[in-house]
Amino acid sequence: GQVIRLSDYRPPAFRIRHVDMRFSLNDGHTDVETVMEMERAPDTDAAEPLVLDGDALTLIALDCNGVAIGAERFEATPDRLTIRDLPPSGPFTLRIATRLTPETNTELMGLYRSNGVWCTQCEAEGFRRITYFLDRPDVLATYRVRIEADREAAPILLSNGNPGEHGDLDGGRHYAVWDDPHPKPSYLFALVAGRLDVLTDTFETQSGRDVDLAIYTEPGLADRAAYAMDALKRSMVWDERRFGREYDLDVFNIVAISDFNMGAMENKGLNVFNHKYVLLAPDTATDGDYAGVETVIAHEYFHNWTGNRITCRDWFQLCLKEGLTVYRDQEFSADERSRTVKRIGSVHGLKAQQFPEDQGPLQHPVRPRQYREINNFYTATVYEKGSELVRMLATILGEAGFRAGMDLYFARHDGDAATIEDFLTCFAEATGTDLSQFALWYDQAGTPELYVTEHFEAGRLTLSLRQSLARGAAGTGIEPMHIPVRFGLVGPDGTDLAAEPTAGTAEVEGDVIHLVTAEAEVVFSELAERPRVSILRDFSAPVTLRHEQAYEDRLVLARLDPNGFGRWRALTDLVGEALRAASMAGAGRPALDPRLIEAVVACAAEERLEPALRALMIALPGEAEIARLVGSNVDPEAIHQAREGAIGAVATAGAETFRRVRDGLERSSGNFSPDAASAGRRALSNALLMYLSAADGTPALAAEAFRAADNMTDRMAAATILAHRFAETPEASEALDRFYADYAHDPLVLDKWFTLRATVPSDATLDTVRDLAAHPKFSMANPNRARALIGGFATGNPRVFHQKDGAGYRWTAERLGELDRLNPQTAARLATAFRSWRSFEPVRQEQARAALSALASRPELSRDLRDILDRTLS
Ligand code: HT7
Ligand code: ZN
Repeated sequence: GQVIRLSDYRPPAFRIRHVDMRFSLNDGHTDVETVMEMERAPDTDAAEPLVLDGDALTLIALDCNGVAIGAERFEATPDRLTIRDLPPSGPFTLRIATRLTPETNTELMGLYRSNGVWCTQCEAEGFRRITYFLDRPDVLATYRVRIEADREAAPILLSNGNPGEHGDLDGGRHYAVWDDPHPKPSYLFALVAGRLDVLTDTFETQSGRDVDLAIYTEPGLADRAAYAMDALKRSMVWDERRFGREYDLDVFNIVAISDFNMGAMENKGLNVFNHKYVLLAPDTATDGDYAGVETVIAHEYFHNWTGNRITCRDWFQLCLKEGLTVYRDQEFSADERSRTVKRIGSVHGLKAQQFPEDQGPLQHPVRPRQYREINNFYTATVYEKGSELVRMLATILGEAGFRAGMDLYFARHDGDAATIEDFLTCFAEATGTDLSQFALWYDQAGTPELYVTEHFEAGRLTLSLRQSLARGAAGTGIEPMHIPVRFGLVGPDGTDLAAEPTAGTAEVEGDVIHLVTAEAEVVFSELAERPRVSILRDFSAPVTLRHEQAYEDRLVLARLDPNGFGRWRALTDLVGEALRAASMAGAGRPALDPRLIEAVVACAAEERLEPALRALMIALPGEAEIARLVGSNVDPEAIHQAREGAIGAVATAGAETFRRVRDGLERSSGNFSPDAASAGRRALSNALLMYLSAADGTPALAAEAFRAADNMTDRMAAATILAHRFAETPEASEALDRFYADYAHDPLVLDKWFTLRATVPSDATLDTVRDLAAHPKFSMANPNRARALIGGFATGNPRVFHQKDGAGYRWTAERLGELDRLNPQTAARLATAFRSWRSFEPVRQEQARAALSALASRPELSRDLRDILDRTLS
């Protein structure tokens, strides 16, 4: 495949000012007519031909200024249209007609049909599957779209912008026109048409403009969009208050679609969503689903300013919109829910997803310098690490400085296709700060290590800090970066000392040490006694912390660090290290120190801590996380045994406390409400149920909880305990059968059932997943279902996926080969489950290599999957 490089960026040779499109939707084919108002860019060669992007297109007609272009002047292939001898200067119009078959579009890029509904997905390069175009984000145009369809088949006709004229046509057909006055790149184009129900509402902006809000769903499901609508209105208010950003069209439409490659898409004025991130009911959705909807609704809405009004110059700048928008949605959730709990969740996700990516064969800088398939760069590094860079900027510049930089960015670049340099320049200018060293974070791949040592003598504490970054596959010159290190010195009573540094080589501002050199020191004097050092609070930089700290001090911090995040980290790091050691030592070694067990148990009962935080503190790291801590020569079986041993030990030691706490919680819960506090109580209650079931050694408690559950969170938690811990019991099969019988008609719940069965850590599961792939309700063509089964198994069942005989790898690789023929983007994404294969012990490594090589040897692979396999194997 061809490599696209950032260094090859050239501005477009032609401009497209305005686009007028007409869609005629019919069963079996769609006709598209596109009229573009164009001109040559100044200072370009007047003889240069126009080269438009296409992908699997059929050209029906082509003319310029109303005159057909002769065959000798153009060349059309499915993926390119080259036109010569266009006017050397001045505006001209180009008309292009294409014919599409959305019914056979299984890739779900461009125009496709999902359950009869026509819909589009254009990011990153889907618009070129609709018409020939300059399909790149730095070509911005206004759009007018006329959609025509059978009124029965598609009573609803939607596109970007504001609604215009509409009416009836002969033969039972009708039409609607949409006008988008905001110039936009083609990747933000959208069209939806079909039989849809709608939930409507209104919103008054801060300047007093009324916006009509609508969420469209498949028939009969609009009432399930109520929480999404509420989240949308809260997002709109928040963006006005926090960033002064107001919505800019008369309507804001959201459509929930069943077949969708990712979470959602921020098309201007017409967001299209995976229905998983819209549809909720207490009986079908977990608290995690509610939180996910809130996050994704907010994320797509926030894109209206960070992504749409200001877009990306090229796809290398993807983090400009994604990292920034993730930062914004994280801040929104922190404000709406619990800041500490939200931060722990984000850091947990970063370590689970981004760290392995940054430390394996798929490593790349937050702003990549090259790609072969852009769809493979919608990664945890671009999104999550990208958001951490924005967070560091906010930490370094302070709240007011950060806001001043954002204000300047919005004012200066509204309507632009911008770069990371443009973005950083706004913060540098608004605050008078030199950010050239900070910019290295965008270009240097890998997770820096931060080494911290302490020395205390005669009332004097010296903190020594050192940073190092391994030269990775994507490495450039490795220069020291600007690492903001938030810290606290915790006194014996569990409060922070108000100590100011008295000497040292690093600048300290409030509670932040600015490490800008490879090594530095900070000294605090005249301390009455040795404080406990709580370092990298709130995870102030995306680094691996190597803090040489006394075990006793860490136990103390796990009990009384006044910073909730610091406390969680102190405890879970101790537990993680103990499990790492136990996994590496092999069977027979007790996993946890009794004092650590006691600390975990004590957290469960600590009334000062909100229940959601307690649930996080008592959760043991997952098997994948322990594998990451082990790092090399990983044996997943040993990890499984060590973790099970630790669960047993905590369960036995804590049984009484856990029962008492859980009984107290249950009494205080009433009718279902998805709010964060209620969700936190359910999380704690279910975490305790797991331990109590383990202590009891029988499925009785979980079976009772399953029967009594009046919401999906509790039902799922009980079913998971039964299926995972009591797999062979009648109670487990009864629950799984009941679950299926009750929800077989509901695709989003059925996905949970597929995942639940695929993640059972038992020897029988390989046969189960084989059966499930042949189940009448399984469909490779539906990405959610494929992810539920294949992704659930490959990323949610380490013990069986990494089975020593390689059967788990082979089954997965074969399914990916099948999926690739239908939906390359989803196949490529699922293939990243193999990214850490080199960290396993030699026998498994060899099995993984063989399975991957067999898949890679297929001649007909997509560019998407081939790119992932080549990089994974390289
Ligand atoms: N900007 C979107 C990313 C995206 C996408 C979404 C749906 C299907 C295919 C897609 N390719 C890229 C989603 C977001 O970050 O908000
Ligand atoms: Zn996004």
